[in-house]
Amino acid sequence: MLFREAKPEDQIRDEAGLRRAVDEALKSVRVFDVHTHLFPFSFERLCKWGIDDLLTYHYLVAELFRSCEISPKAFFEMPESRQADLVWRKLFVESVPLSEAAAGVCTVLTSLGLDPRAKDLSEAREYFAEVDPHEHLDVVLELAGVSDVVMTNDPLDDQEALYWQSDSFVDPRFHAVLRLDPILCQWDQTWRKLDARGYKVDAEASPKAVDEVHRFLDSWSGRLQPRYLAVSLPPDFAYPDDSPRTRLLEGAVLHVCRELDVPLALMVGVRRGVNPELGLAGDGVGWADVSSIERLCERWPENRFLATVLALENQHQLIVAARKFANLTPFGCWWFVNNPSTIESITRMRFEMLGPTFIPQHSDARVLEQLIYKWAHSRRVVADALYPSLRQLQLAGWFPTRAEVDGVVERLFQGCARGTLCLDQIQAPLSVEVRPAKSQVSEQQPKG
Ligand code: FIX
Ligand code: ZN
Repeated sequence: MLFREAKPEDQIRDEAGLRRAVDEALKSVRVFDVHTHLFPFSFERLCKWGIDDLLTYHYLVAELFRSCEISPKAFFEMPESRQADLVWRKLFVESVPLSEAAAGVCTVLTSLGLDPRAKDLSEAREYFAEVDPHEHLDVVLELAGVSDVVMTNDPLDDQEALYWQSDSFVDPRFHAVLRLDPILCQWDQTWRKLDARGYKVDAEASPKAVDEVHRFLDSWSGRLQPRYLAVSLPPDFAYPDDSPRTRLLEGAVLHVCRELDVPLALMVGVRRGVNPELGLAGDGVGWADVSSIERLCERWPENRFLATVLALENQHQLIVAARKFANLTPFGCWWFVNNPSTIESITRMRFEMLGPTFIPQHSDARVLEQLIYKWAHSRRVVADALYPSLRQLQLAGWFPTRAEVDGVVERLFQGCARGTLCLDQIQAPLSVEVRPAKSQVSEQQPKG
């Protein structure tokens, strides 16, 4: 094998050289982002971008209510620009933006040449008012070093369905995913919606209804060409059980995945609406039972599964489950564990127990420019997590070459995603000069 043929002079024997190789590989790899909530510009208002959307991100909204007296009702009644002004004043001007989400906004602004210490948003608003959206998309993807983004597409969302039905142009860098939450998590409401669209379904998810859901998924898969099907699940997700969810999974979803040869992504552990007043910012976390994921993998060996778990306490179990089932690929550090300290410990465990056979990160970006910070921050942390495993190898007398380090990183950020999603095209790496290296972010001068 090529890796074994490394010439002695190419083998990196010192710690500093290894650290440099890891940092450079992480800086230059082009990322396949397997889970976002982004849309192309052709989907108009569904595509979120710019300073107001950045500041009204639900992660920051949750933080705002800890720093200010305003009631959620009063906040959500305000126009978006005033919401953004308030978030800026409370979290960035009157406070030090320490949290991961707040620091992320600073990374974005600095990367775009804007002042992260501005007293108000006028400079940023002017910048976003002047950019050409299509050029801006290219700039953002280049700064983030992202080659592809996978969307979250819900055909039961009437607004979104209209864009698909009118064959809106979809930028080829954006890949579709058929999201199943309404079907698998809110069947008691969703069956009526399907019924209104002409499908012969019922509240019990009878065999006839399950067939009709299969027909619905077939029809929308034809339109979306999804890279995978996906669902986020509560902590009490149990498989199998005597519920519409199990009947729909077994009678429709898993068959459609097989027919399309795409994985099913399971995102487990979210408690929706813990504080309903906060809207999207009001969801919480709970411990899940990873053995349900194991049973799916065991009973459906011909299917492929992607999985991520929200609770810190479930991370180790998911890794062990993946050691048992080759059809299970852990991906990303999701939402409340998408912070440097937790990414580092989860990713280290994954390297130690799975080698390079997982997808270390996804961005979950909802606003285009978040790609810049989410990937800049993740690249740094994944470098910190990868280095100890490679150092361990050096100490064991196996000296990696630069090409081998690059190969591992390429596999993690492109290969595992493309392999799991059955895409084989390889992307050229970024030139180190143009990517958002941490040094570049911190050294850049603010505009003006
Ligand atoms: O279910 C999901 O895809 C979650 O990522 C979202 O619901 C959540 O609101 C989010 O944006 C987390 O990052
Ligand atoms: Zn998400």
